[in-house]
Amino acid sequence: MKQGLKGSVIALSVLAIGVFAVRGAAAAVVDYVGYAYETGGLVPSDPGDQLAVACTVSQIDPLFQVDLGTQEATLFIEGLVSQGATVNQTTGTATTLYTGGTIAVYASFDHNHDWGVSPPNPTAPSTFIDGDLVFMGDFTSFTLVMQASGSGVFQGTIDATGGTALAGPCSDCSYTIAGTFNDLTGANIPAGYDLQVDGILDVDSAVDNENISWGDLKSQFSAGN
Ligand SMILES: [Ca+2]
Ligand SMILES: [Ca+2]
Repeated sequence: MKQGLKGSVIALSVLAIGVFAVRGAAAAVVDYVGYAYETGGLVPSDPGDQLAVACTVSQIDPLFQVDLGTQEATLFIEGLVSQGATVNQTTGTATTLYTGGTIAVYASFDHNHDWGVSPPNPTAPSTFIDGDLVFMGDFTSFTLVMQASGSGVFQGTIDATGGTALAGPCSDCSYTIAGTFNDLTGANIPAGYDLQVDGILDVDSAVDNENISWGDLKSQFSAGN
């Protein structure tokens, strides 16, 4: 599933570049894993509930100039406001749109990340938002789709607002995120977190957000299920 998802996203990006090519750069990727939590738990996702995600970065494109051999990179998402889950009564699939929200990537030589339990807590998010700010952005969309099994996918688009990465070749890149998550019964989810998340932040230097269609992406997931 993980590889399939990445393949889908990259394939879509390559397709979009092929159609709308301006400078022909390939997509750059940040790969991350971690845990998410929402006000009162992800079920139910009521209007106004806020979603946050704390992750460690397992792979990061050289574009971001972070050396994971010596540095810890972390990713933190916060302030995504639920518009309330819509549940398909036939399939049990819950779709939740979120508004607002920010995403940030940090790098530091201090390998201190600690999810702890019952976030927010003394180490989360504090140990995920320390060090140098590599990238920061505002969400322009975020959607989470949870199947009846409790597993699902998420996808979002981002307007970059800051961080050292923007000083490089990516001042006008477009950013999208996508990923999968496992249900509450998945192994080793710290108490107080709702989901185990595995995703990517995808950077495209010559593609408008609109060229990566959420409908196309969703159909890719559906085909895989
Ligand atoms: Ca909730
Ligand atoms: Ca840290």
